[in-house]
Amino acid sequence: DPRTDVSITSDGNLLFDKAVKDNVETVWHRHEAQQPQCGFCDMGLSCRICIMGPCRVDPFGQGPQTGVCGADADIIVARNLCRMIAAGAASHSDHGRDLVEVLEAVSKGEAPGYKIRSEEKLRRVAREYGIQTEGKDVLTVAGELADAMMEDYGMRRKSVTLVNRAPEKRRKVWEKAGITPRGIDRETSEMMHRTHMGVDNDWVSLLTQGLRNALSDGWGGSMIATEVSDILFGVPAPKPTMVNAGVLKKGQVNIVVHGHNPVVSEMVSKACISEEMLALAKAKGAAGINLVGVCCTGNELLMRRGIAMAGNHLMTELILSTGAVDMMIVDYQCIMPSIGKAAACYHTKMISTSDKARFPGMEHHEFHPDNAEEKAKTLVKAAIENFGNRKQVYIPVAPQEAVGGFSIETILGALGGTPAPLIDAIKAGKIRGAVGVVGCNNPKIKHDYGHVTLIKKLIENDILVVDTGCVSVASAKAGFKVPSAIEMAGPGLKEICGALGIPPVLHLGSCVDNVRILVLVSALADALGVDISDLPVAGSAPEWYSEKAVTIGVYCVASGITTHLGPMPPVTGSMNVVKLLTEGLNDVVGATFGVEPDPEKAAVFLIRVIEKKRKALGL
Ligand code: BF8
Ligand code: SF4
Repeated sequence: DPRTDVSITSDGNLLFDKAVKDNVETVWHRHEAQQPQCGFCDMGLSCRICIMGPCRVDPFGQGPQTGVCGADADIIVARNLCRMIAAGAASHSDHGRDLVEVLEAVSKGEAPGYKIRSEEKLRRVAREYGIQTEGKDVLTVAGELADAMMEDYGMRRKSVTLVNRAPEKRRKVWEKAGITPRGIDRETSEMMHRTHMGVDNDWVSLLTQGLRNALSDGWGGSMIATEVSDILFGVPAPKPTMVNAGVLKKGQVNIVVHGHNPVVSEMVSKACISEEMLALAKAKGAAGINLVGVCCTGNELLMRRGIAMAGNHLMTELILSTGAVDMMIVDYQCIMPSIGKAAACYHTKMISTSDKARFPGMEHHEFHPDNAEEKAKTLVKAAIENFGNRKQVYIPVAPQEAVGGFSIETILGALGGTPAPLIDAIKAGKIRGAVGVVGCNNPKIKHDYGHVTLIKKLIENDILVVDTGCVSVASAKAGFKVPSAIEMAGPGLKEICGALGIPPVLHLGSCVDNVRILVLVSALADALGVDISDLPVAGSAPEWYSEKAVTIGVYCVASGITTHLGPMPPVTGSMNVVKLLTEGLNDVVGATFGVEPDPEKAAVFLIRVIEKKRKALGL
């Protein structure tokens, strides 16, 4: 066995032991089998962009210093990083596009089961797109907004629409640097073009396009994904929920949704509460139907419906070894291709749903806007049928309470409609600043150790934490997301959160919902008449693994938010690239990256960033 203490969580460790006992191979086993991982790739010095290669540059200066085409370490490292940014931007933005297609189908009456849940938000966002909304019925507005958003994906002459949400000072910074994103697909496509052999061979110019590409995600594709999800499924508001593997129920049909896009999970959640299904479950001897989530589609449901969360990225294989999952339904992103095989050791039915994401060991049931409602019912029925096939069930922990659902609308609502009370608390020094802690798990780090250690330190030091993605599950499991968690906070943060009745760590949603952070910092900057880069705020991804996380990090920095990364990105093969990311970007966008694997030290880094910003603001 690779390790016996893979996690800081007890459900993680106990279920890992169970998986080992059941001969289930896990991500930790496969990570171990890959050791030692390739040093060239780790430093970003290998290239397989063309077939004159693959090539490697020798970091010690003895072997080749260029690839066959003549690309040196700077070019190779920059190209590799830029292709990661493009892949991340493509993933989020394509997810956004799927939602826009549902919005369009709703407007045409071709998506039974879906509807406009927030007309207020629909009209508000439509106006941002310059759409005349008065006197028009809701479906007409929906159709026009879907059309306008589709335009954002293409070749706009000037910029994607929602960059107008950024403070004016920030937009000027982007214009000066030439990184205002023009079209969502355009920037990703251009990034792929520039990194083809023999196109852009200036590492600075490549990385500049990398910034623009990432901004096309943050202020484009991801922002559209979040806004349209709110329009179709409702604007989140705080709701109590439960987290960890203990949310699975012994006597009930357990259905787990995994992936990212709420278009599938929302329909499943609707089917689970229908009278017809409940009656069927009872007829089969189950006390009810228990829908829970993992990863970001779980976050989407948790935010809007308070649906319980079984675990984050590294828990997705382990919860199958409870033997209690009757069906897992996946859409796309971060779904390990191993889980079909893991499920085969149990009775669990595995279902894939997206035309663009297939997995070994899964049954494919394709969801489209016109059939989603029916498909969801068919699947829930099949899960109920499967309940009787369970063998042994092992649910080793009791669930932990948490509160999620903090959209910017609710946060500002709780503050009386303006960010002024928050700004006053920051000015008075009761809250020193805020950090967005985001991103994944990575088997290179003990599961959840980075997240929990860092967040604990931050709140102790009166720093408000907002989190998304897999971090938000880790912090909820650690008990940071109940109002009584203010006892773990410093005195100032405790006072403010106590008065508002909120926890010191606010769950803002899934990874596309990182754009909620952009909207919040824009509101704060506007209220103070400063740029985002002047605010005492920072970002952190203590256990990141994915290309999407790279893109998020880059759009945060390009938006003026200094960002910490736990694992080192594959850039150390070029000191020029490292210096640009950790120092040089400050002159361009007023923020940089910092890399620190130790979360205790990372907390010190982030506290210093915040204190420096405070000082510059005269606070
Ligand atoms: O989009 S945090 S492991 S699940 S990439 Fe994936 Fe990372 Fe989790 Fe969600 Ni985000
Ligand atoms: Fe090698 Fe250049 Fe081809 Fe990359 S693009 S594989 S460095 S020849």
